[in-house]
Amino acid sequence: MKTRLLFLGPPGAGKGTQAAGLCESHAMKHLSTGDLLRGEVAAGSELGKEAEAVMNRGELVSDALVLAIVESQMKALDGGGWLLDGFPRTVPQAEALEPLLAQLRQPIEAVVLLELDDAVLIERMLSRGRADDNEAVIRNRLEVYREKTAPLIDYYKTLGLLISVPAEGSVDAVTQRIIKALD
Ligand code: B4P
Repeated sequence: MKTRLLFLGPPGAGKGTQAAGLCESHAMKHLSTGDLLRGEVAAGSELGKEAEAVMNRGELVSDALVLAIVESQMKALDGGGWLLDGFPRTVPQAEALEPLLAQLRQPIEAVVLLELDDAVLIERMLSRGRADDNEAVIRNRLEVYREKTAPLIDYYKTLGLLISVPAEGSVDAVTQRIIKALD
């Protein structure tokens, strides 16, 4: 199975859920920018203070801040597989990732796009109940996704890396679809 991966998709599609399971079963390093940012918020760091309000409004944290986090994590990789979950989320983030991966000589093998209807996304996020999961914030996140992140679909399609996977159904059913698509 391919083991240098990006996970792309709207908020609530299940990127974090699927990434955690796959990284455990296929020995990949799971790098979730959402989890890393929530870790900074919980630790009360300067970076976390800057990120918290932005996340709770459903906006994207600045490219510079996210890139600083990702860069230090990527440089600590040991040469095994990795899965970037929720990063890149903007075209400038994707452009900044390229020289970093070239320097590491670790090209992306596939970009998995998890696709799901808005109604199901909203339902899943409301039942998750995180600090940034109320209906108004969720609607804003979906708009931000369409405006800033969805252009990455064409970006990676052009590079021949995009694999679309329907994200409806049970967690196991989605996992099986992803594994099959990455064979
Ligand atoms: P993330 O942490 O990336 O989270 P997400 O997109 O909201 O959710 P995800 O798709 O991972 O869904 P999950 O598995 O939890 O982002 C949070 C915020 O961080 C962003 O809004 C932004 O502010 C900031 N951020 C992160 N990365 C950034 C970047 N690169 N640049 C700038 N800002 C960044 O699943 C959702 C729910 O559905 C869960 O409750 C789960 O249990 C459930 N679920 C999953 N699969 C299911 C299934 N098959 N059936 C039923 N329920 C399911």
